[in-house]
Amino acid sequence: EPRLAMIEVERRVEYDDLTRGLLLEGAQLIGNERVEDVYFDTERYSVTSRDWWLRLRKRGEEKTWQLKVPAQGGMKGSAVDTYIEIEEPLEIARLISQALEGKETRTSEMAADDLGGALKFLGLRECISIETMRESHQKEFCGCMVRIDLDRCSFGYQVAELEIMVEDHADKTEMAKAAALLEDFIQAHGLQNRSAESKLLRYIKTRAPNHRRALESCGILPAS
Ligand code: V4E
Repeated sequence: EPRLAMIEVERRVEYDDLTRGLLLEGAQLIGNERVEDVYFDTERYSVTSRDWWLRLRKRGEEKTWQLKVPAQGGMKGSAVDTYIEIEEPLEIARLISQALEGKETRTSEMAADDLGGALKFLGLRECISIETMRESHQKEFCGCMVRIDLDRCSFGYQVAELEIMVEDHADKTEMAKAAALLEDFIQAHGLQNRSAESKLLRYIKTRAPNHRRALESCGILPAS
């Protein structure tokens, strides 16, 4: 039985002493971890330019490939992100080779045990590496579990991520409900003027000028 993909509905807010206190009131600690993300893209940034985000996530000895693609019927342009997270190497290889076109051959047999090799064959390389110390909490809000990740990155940026996971059904109302619930959560915690940006976009804006220009010229980042 194929398992349903999950959609992550996510919103980010500034992380400082004040917001930490507001967010953690009544929350339950899940744990602490160190996460290293290595993002992959082509020389011309073909993956991130389509709003796809491909990374190898390392936690301790564990390594997981993750591809995030915008969820169909998602809230593009709003403060809430809605992405499907894909972790099957074969599916990632299939989607990436399809997107980059013309190089379908061989990737499927290569990818089963060596997605890294298949990606190299497709012209992808390590692009950005970000290390994060993450403190995770959860908190029930209006009958729904909200995950609160407090992230401190190696390059000096810190951010709080609020996330609700929903199953990727044909019916998209669950996704819209989760997005509305996150907005209510933000209001109820007095954080409506405290939006913050993603770790990776902040990294690109401040440290990767070529990548920044590429994302500006396709509208993923606003023109500077
Ligand atoms: C989805 C996405 C990106 C990928 C990485 O996002 P980031 O916040 O750095 O990682 P994280 O911690 O959320 O991963 P998690 O552990 O929660 O799975 S980079 C940008 N986006 C989407 C996006 C976008 N296209 N535009 C804007 C304004 N914000 C976000």
